[in-house]
Amino acid sequence: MSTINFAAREINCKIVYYGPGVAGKTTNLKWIYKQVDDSVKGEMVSLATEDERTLFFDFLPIDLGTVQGFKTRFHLYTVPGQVFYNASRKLILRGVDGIIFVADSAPNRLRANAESMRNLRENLQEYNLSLDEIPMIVQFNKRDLPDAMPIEMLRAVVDPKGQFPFQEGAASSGGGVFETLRAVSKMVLERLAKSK
Ligand SMILES: Nc1nc2c(ncn2[C@@H]2O[C@H](COP(=O)(O)OP(=O)(O)OP(=O)(O)O)[C@@H](O)[C@H]2O)c(=O)[nH]1
Ligand SMILES: [Mg+2]
Repeated sequence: MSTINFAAREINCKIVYYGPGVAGKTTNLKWIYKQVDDSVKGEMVSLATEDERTLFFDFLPIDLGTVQGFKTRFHLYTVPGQVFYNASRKLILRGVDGIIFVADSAPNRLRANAESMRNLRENLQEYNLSLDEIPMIVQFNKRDLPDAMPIEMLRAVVDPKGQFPFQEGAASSGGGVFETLRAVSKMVLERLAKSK
């Protein structure tokens, strides 16, 4: 849940990168960490296995400027995508303000994308939350793959109702990374402004 500290004039929001294993969630965070200035980022924490798969989460705090005199601090998290780490995924979703669903454009990950979306809905349900209320954007990542699935096909699988805004990405070379983050943070701040 976002917190507003009036004394410190600070807004804190939690953004979670969700999606199947190897879709590129950690890669998004690493790119952000690499690109943003030291003055706006904190330490990046990554808990990973030897083969670089996320074991628990990645965490990166960044400041996204000032809105109406309030400093906006975003806490970026990634979940571990591997199916058997669901307890961690559920925990990381606690208090989420906005979600970036990173889908993998590789043909052999089509089903994993769909399963991860279903898993996200289920886990949110445990907190009595749904995707009707939590701002979410879908990032179709790995658009650089020569055999990337057509967007329409991916969208039909992960978002058949065409409910969510989406962004194409190639996170390993930075494609779409900041566009996606900007879009979701805007949605989160707009929702916050409405709820006041
Ligand atoms: N070709 C291509 N490869 C990518 C892209 N983004 C990430 N990768 C590669 O995909 C692999 C997995 O990326 P990660 O960011 O670790 O994936 P993840 O979603 O964090 O995976 P888990 O931690 O297991 O959930 C790495 O080898 C990345 O370099 C992309 O846009 N294009
Ligand atoms: Mg990861």
